[in-house]
Order: sequence, then C-alpha cells, then structure tokens
Amino acid sequence: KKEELDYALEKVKECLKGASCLGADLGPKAIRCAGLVDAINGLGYIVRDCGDINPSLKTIDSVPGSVRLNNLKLVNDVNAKLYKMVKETLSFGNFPLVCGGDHSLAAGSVTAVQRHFGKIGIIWVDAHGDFNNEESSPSGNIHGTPLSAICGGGPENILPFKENNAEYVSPRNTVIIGARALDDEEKRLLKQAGVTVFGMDEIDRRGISSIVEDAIKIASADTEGIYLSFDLDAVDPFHAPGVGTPVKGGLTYREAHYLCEQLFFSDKLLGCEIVELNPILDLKNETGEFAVSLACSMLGKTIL
Ligand code: HAR
Ligand code: MN
Ligand code: MN
Repeated sequence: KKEELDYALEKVKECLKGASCLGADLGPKAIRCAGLVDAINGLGYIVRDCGDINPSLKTIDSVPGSVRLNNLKLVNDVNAKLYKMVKETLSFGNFPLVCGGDHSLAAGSVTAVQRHFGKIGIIWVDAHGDFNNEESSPSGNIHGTPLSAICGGGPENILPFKENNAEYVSPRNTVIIGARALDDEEKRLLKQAGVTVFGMDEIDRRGISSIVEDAIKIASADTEGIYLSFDLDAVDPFHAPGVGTPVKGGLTYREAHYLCEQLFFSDKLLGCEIVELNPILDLKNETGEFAVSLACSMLGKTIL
C-alpha cells in the first residue's frame, strides 16, 4: 500500500544520516556488545563511557536553497554535540576514543582536537579519501567530505561549530593510509592541497612498517601530536565485512593492528576514532569485535 511504502521510506531515510545506507548509527551499540569497556579496563585504564549521541532532530531534512549535502542539519546537530563532548574530555585531561557512526563525525571530533591542541597531524586510515567538497561530491553524502572540510577545503557548512579564527588542520600534516577508491576530482584536490596519500599499491611494495614510520614523521612534524581516524573499510572486507562501502584489496588483519600498535608506541597519539561500523551488514558482530581489538592495539595492547 502506498501509505505503508511511504512510511517505510521515511523510516529508512531517518537512518541515512551522513552515509548512503542504513545502520551505521547502530555501530556504537555493536562495539559495546563486543566488550569494548571491559577490554580497555583490562589494559589498566579507567573508562568513562559518555554514552551515545542522539540527534535532537528525528526526520530527514531537506535544506532549502542550493545545498546538496544529504541530511546536513542532522549531521551538524550530532557533530555540534560531539565537538563539545570531545573538547570537554580533553580539557579534563582525558584521552578521547570516538566510536562511529559514519565518518562524517570526524568534522566534530577532529575540529575539537585541533582546537584544543592548536596544531595537530592526522592519520586517516581509509579505503576512501573523504576529500570531496560540496561541488566535487558525486553522492552528496557527507562522509565523503570531512577530511577536506577539516583541512580548509570545504564544505564549510559542515563545521558550523568551528570557532572564529580557529586554525584548520594543515594538509601537510595529513596522511591517508589504505586508499584504493578515490574519485578523479578528489585525487586532484588531494594533490593540490598537498595531502600525503599512501595507497594500497605502495603498501604492497614497501610494506606497512615503512609506511607507518613515514606517516608518523609527516603527521608529527611541528605538531602537538597525532589524531588517528580509523575507517574500518580500510581493512579488507574479508576481515571487516560490516561496513557500508566495502572495497576489495584492503589492509590485512595484522597490517591494521601493526599500524595501531606503532601509533601507540610513537607516544604521539592525542586521541582516536573508529568509524563506519555497520552491524546490519556484519557477520555475527565480527567487525564489531575487530573494532574492539583495534582499539586495544591503539591503547597499548601488545603481543609479548
Ligand atoms: N567518494 C565517494 C563520495 O564522496 C564515496 C565515499 C564513501 N565514503 C566512505 N568514507 N565510506 O570513507 O560519495
Ligand atoms: Mn571514511
Ligand atoms: Mn571509507
């Protein structure tokens, strides 16, 4: 029936938010179910779970005018809350670990970390570049744009909470690892901005250890430290099937862990996030469990 179809469509749209498919909003629940808090406690930390951030808006928004970013109001509403939460966490002297949610949350988290420390580097682990702006975005999905926005390339309207005269993150201190699905215009924008991109081909050729070593050097040159933004779709879908936009040919299980372990040992980490977990697409919460094990590696869990 038409009313039923319309109702179902409305429900699906409510869940769309920054990504193109339903379910990334359930990610944090799945990570908790996989035992995140106990696992981190087990490493000797005290965990303060700030809880989920729920949007105050319920329905999908169509913004009037020429804005072509999907669900802009909804994403901005969540990110404004996240921005405040991460800034508070840092001002208490605590270490933020943000669990997504789709990657558009980086607009809130990274802006807060940058504001707190003044000058940070970013290591962005992702199959994608997330470096589209409003004009270049092929989909209008905000999760394809946050890295560009954070680096000052727009879309500016996904950073409404950014304080006046706060600095952007320098593209010169920004490194992408694991890329294998970049749009043509996005490639051009990355090159123009001066972001370092280590694609899977270079990881094949040089090995993950030398790549991570370079990435840490680039992201920490003249910065207060490094924020690690880990999109689970960087990992091969064989190990991480529970993501909205899987791309074959990604990081192996050990490459992903090695990267996180080395970042911990660099002693440069200012905070981190794990994003794009979509439990609806997962197999028995395998990717949720993987996310927990990666968080442990970021926080100092070692083999020996
Ligand atoms: N580049 C495409 C776009 O901008 C696809 C982005 C998919 N993004 C993610 N983020 N899953 O990493 O629409
Ligand atoms: Mn991403
Ligand atoms: Mn991605």
